[in-house]
Amino acid sequence: MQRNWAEIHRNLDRDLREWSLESLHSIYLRFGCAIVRNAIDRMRLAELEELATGIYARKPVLHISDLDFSEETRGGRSLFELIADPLFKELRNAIFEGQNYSIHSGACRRIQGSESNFDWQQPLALHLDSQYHPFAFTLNHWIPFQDSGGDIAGIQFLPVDYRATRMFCRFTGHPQRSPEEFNFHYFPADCLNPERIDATFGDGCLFQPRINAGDVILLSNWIVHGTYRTNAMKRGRMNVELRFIGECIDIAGLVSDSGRNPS
Ligand SMILES: O=C(O)CCC(=O)C(=O)O
Ligand SMILES: [Fe+2]
Repeated sequence: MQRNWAEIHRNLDRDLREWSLESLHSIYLRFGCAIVRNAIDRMRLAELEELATGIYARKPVLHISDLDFSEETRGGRSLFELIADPLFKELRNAIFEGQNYSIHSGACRRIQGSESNFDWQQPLALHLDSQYHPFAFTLNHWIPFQDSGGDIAGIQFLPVDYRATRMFCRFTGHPQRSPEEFNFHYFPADCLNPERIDATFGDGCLFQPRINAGDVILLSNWIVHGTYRTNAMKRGRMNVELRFIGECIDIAGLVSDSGRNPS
C-alpha cells in the first residue's frame, strides 16, 4: 500500500512542547514510533557523554550499561536521567496500561563511522529487537549523544504499528525451523529484505531522520529498524538505549485508521 510517507514522517516528529500525552500515545500506537525533539537538557547529556567516553576508554566492550555509570559515580548518575521529563513516564504508564512493566536495560552503543578505524560496532542491518530479545512488548528510547543522520551514522525505522509489523514479519509465535541463535527461528529468513519492505510499503517508507543531541526516538521490540550509515558518514557515533519491558506481547489501545482493529 502506498502511503504518504513524507507526511507520516512529519507527523510523528515533533518538539517536546508540541506533544501532549494523548497525541504522543496515539501516534506511537498508530506508527509504532515517535520522535520527541529537544527533550533532554544539553548539559546533562554532555556530562553523561563524558562519563561514557571515560568508561569506554577503560572498558572497550560493545555495550556499557547503566550499572557502569552507577559504579563510576558511586551511585550518583544514571542514564535514565535522560528521560526525566514527566512526559516519558506518563507515556510508559499509558503504553503499559493493564500490565506491569519494569526496566529491561539501559546501555550505550558505539557505531563505527565509514572511515574510522576503531573496534566499534559495525552498522546493524534491519531487524526487530524481538529477534534478539524477549517477545514481551518493550519500549525503547534511542538517544544520540551527537547530531546524527547527517555527517554521523544515524538510525532508520519503518513507521508501521507493532501488530502490522509483526504480521509483515510473518511472526506466528511458533518456531518456524530448528533452533538458531537468539529467536531467529521464529521468523522467516528473508522477512526483512529491503525489496520486500519497499514492495509492501512503497518507496520512501523508511524514516532516516537527522536526529540531534537532545532528541529522543521512541521505538519498540516490534519495529523494523537498523543503523542508517552512508559512505559520507565518516565519523563514529555513540548513543544510549533505554528499555522498559511489559508482561505481554501486546499493549492496549491499538485501533486502525478506520477505527477497527487491523486484522
Ligand atoms: O544504534 C543503531 O545503529 C541501532 C540501534 C538498535 O538496533 C536499537 O536501538 O535497537
Ligand atoms: Fe535494535
